Amino acid sequence: MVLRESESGGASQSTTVVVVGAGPAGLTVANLLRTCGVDCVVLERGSREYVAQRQRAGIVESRAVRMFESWGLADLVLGGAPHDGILEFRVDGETHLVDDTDGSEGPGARLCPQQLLVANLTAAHLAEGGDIRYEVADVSLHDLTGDRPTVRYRSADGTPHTITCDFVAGCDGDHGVTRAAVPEGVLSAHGFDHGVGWLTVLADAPPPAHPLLAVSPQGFAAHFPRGPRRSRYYLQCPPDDRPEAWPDHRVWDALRTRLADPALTAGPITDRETFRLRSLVHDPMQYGRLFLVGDAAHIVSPMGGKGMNLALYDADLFARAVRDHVRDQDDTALRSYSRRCLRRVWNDQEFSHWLTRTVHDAGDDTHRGPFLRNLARARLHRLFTSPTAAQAFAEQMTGLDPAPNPPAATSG
Ligand code: RFL
Repeated sequence: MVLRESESGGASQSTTVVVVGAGPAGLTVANLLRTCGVDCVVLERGSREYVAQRQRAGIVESRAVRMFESWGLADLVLGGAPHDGILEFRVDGETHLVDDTDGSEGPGARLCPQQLLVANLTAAHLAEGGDIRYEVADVSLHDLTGDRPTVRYRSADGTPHTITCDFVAGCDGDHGVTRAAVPEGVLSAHGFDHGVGWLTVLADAPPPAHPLLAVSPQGFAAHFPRGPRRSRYYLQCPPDDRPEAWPDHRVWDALRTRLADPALTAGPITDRETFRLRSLVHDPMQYGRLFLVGDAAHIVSPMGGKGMNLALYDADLFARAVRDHVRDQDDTALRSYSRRCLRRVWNDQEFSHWLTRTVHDAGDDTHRGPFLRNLARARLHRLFTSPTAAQAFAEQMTGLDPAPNPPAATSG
């Protein structure tokens, strides 16, 4: 890292990669780059406390666990218990256990909540002298198609800074600034709105024996573990419902009905939000020396648990491409980054779309109609009875499906 005074009086620096955003994507990029000796600066709009408390995903899929293993980082950054590989579908109160491991050798998925992964990635990076700058403002990108882009921002005390770099990793989520720096017309946005809302609540209440998806005539519901004494619940609701429409007693009544579990133990609700189920892909995921990683490039409806796992996939490909550039002056992987990421993105979008439609249509015939409900129930029946269908489902859940995976990383 080179440091000097800029003409504007602020500090001017130089690094190899500026990473914008310290969520799962940005922190994974930073840790992988550090592992192979490439320097980077991470710029984060929120405080360290803000980033640490954002609770979303709960499972790091098998493919991502093996990715961290291949970099020698799994023990350091993954926490939580191993996922036992069983998923429960409860259809009108009837239990169907589906094995979501694909029988392959190697470690399986981990019940590692997103905030635990983020906390571990942050601690690991800072312990190795990594540079994460929190509470930055006014991040702007310049000269992205030149040889040395610059990133400007203000630090928490208002001081302007300029960083010159080789690459910018846009890891600032769907509402960040990096994608907005791409000129109009360069990226195509392909989106889909399921016309369905979800209420999600986080509660200090016992987790289920297995991650649970429930189909019922009253609508979809789900119950997922988020630690030894914590659970996340989902309830299908009208697309524009507000969290205020769901006081505690209504949440627990609806869960007990839809999960067909009148004895479900309630607990204090610590977080409650509603959102629309939507999916979005921006293509390509690159502009000049800006590479979009994770939610900055794509949003996946949470059904199937793919959003964070895709962010980890992108981060792996990007870090290895930069390593090849720095170590071997080989830009092959940089050139194919967008194409390779998008292949997996569409693969996971398809799985997520299939599962979203199946669990909603199977229970709800109020606006989709009995024809689609019966189709969805036929798909579920096939999943519960056909070993071949179950194996295909498991391959998608683990992320080890035949969609091309990159070869294992070799660090250093
Ligand atoms: P993030 O997590 O949004 O992090 C982006 C970071 O960038 C910062 N930032 C900026 N920094 C500097 N300057 C700016 N101008 C900035 N603008 C933003 C933000 O403060 C933030 O720290 O994106 P990232 O890293 O790509 O990670 C993506 C995942 O967070 C996301 O895909 C998952 O949470 C999606 N998701 C799930 N994924 C799964 O794999 N499994 C799940 O079970 C799962 N459940 C979920 C989810 C998402 C949910 N939401 C968002 C609806 C459940 C829910 C409720």
